Amino acid sequence: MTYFNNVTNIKYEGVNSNNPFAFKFYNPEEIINGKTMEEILRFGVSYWHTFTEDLSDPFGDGTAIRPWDKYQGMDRAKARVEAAFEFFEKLSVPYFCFHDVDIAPEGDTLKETNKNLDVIVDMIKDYMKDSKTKLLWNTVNNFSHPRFVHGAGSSNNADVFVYAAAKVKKGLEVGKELGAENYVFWGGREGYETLLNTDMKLEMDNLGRFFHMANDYAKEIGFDAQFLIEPKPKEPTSHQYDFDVASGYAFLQHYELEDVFKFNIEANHATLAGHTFEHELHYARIHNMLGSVDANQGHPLLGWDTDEFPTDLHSTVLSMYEILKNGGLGRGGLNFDAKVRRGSFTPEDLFSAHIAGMDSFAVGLKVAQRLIDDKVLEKVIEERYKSFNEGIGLDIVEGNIDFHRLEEHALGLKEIKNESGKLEQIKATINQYLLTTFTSE
Ligand code: XLS
Ligand code: NI
Ligand code: NI
Repeated sequence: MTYFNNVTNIKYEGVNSNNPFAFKFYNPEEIINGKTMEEILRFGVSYWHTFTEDLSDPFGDGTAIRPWDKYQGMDRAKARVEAAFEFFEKLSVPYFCFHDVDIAPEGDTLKETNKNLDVIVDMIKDYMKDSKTKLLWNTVNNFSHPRFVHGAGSSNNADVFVYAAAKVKKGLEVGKELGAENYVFWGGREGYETLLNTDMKLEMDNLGRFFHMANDYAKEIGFDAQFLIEPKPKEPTSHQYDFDVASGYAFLQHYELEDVFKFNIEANHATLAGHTFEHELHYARIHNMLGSVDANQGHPLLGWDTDEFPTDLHSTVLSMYEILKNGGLGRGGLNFDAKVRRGSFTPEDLFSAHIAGMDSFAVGLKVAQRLIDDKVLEKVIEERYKSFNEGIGLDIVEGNIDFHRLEEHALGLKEIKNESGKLEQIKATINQYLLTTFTSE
């Protein structure tokens, strides 16, 4: 059975194509600095937003028209697998990602849930044999069911901690079975609402214990995926424990987990934390902790995780700049943790949205590579910090100075001269690169 009969295989047709179901910028085979675009960008489709999401919001029922929704329960889960692999093939996308509950319905008991999962995992494994699409990461949903009302690994209720651990244990087995490159832990409800009833220290210690046990079990079964923490500052709880990369890194260091994890950085979570996307990527990169990316964007006027498909080219340029400076994403990828808007309810919109996102990152990649080739920002930064390359600056950087000599030097200074940061000029140069990369082709 096929589900997307109005769409054929999406091909690269170039900047002048007016075929809405073609790539204008993403040319998977194009070589950029020795690697293909496909190898660098490592795009992934999110199972939940693409095959499970019904586009409901707090004010209204779902609007999505999905051909598999004529089925129920396990039949629907199986239809989704068929639809998913048809979608992956037509989009020619190298990766996908899922939560346990996206692929198989929960049963009345944990045992039944695991049985449902086994059936669908077998089916996915079969489809993967004939498909180029691999599993970028899987995770478990330890936040939607009412049992997780007070959290999962940070719940006040030991039975919930136990249940959450059993679900992660199964998730690690599933990841191993399907050859996942990474395994993700997004905080979900790991955070708190109010200190009035919260033992923060115990909750965080328990989370640390939870992650250590997960790592021990992954090692025990020989599942060598990269573990990823996905920070988010708020939503659903008002204080998420993995607020941003900096606080997540402090958490990992405190619990001696910094060698076990890297970060999965989501654009919209960065902006919710009051940062830019590129800030989070940069912070992770300079600490060698950049693992993977949830590629989406927030709405500039709305203060929540709107999970829009990424179309802001300025942001894709600056994020691809960080990714290229990182030497790529390694085992990670660009997973579209993004959903079509409520008004974009047709199955075809799912393709349009992914095409928009893939083209936007392809633009970002090419422009960022040119900026790097021409050392545009490197030159700016080198010039701006040149006072640390010689004299007293060099002494500071090399660590062979103390407060006595610094005071002596300060007393001898006749005048302190600062130079312009030239921000407007730099921004105009980035615009120039954005606008000339494709017109000059
Ligand atoms: C929610 C998160 C979630 C994770 C996976 O805001 O982005 O979708 O990526 O659990
Ligand atoms: Ni995410
Ligand atoms: Ni999110």
